[in-house]
Amino acid sequence: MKSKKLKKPLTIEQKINRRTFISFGTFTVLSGAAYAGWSWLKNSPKETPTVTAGAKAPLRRALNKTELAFRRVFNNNNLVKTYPKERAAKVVRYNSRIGLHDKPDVPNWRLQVNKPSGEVMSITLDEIRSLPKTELVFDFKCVEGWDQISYWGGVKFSDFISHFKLDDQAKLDYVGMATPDKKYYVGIDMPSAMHPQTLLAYEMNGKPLIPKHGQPLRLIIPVKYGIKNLKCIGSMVFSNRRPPDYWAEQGYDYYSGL
Ligand SMILES: Nc1nc2c(c(=O)[nH]1)N[C@H]1C(S)=C(S)[C@@H](COP(=O)(O)O)O[C@H]1N2
Ligand SMILES: [Mo]
Repeated sequence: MKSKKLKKPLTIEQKINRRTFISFGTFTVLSGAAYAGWSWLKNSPKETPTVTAGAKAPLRRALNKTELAFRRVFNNNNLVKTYPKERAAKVVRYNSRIGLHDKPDVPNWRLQVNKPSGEVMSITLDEIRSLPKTELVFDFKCVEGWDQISYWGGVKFSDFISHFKLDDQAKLDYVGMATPDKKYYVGIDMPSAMHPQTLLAYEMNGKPLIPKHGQPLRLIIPVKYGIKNLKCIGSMVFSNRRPPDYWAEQGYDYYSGL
């Protein structure tokens, strides 16, 4: 009979060495994986810089997929729910006033429309007020969690486009709008801008807008969250590239659809 070869028990010192070896090995492998993951992210392409201040594309993939899904089901004939005027708030909430001034220079205010050709149109408030007026009472929703039924009056964006013969511009993918001082700005996909309930509003509760609600002219776009409803429009651009957007640059969803 062969004698069994006995395994010599490990000394304490050998045991410690072995454990050290295993944990060091594990650490090396894990940190290698972490480094590989990090450098993959670091070397992955950035999104369009103006969209998210250069966030890495993979980090935004899920959000952008959601946007594409939303855009596919978007239909200009789907109207946002409206309410009778009596339901509208008398004391209207206001939220955040980036780019607003206590006393906007209304007499000298002009809407500057920048055409891709380089031509700049300068439109007065009277010209805008002379177009057919559309009124809208809807539930205004802010991403911060509040909503309120409010009552607005102004010109439909699509009426504005056809009156000022901007139809070719409206064939582009986006319209961008900014306050006169350019401190707050939004980018809107054209189908949402051309939605029949999107207004360039100059009235709230039947009276001219007051400064904190965007005097003299603001965007009311019920298919989007409040963040896109720019108060006090100073200028407008048309483009196939996403115009800069204040909150998208802070990481919010560029589309911000409802
Ligand atoms: N110029 C400008 N427009 C703006 C904002 C702003 O800070 N500055 N805030 C937006 C946000 S977050 C919301 S919810 C609505 C609020 O509109 P209201 O103050 O008329 O209720 O305006 C939007 N438009
Ligand atoms: Mo908001």
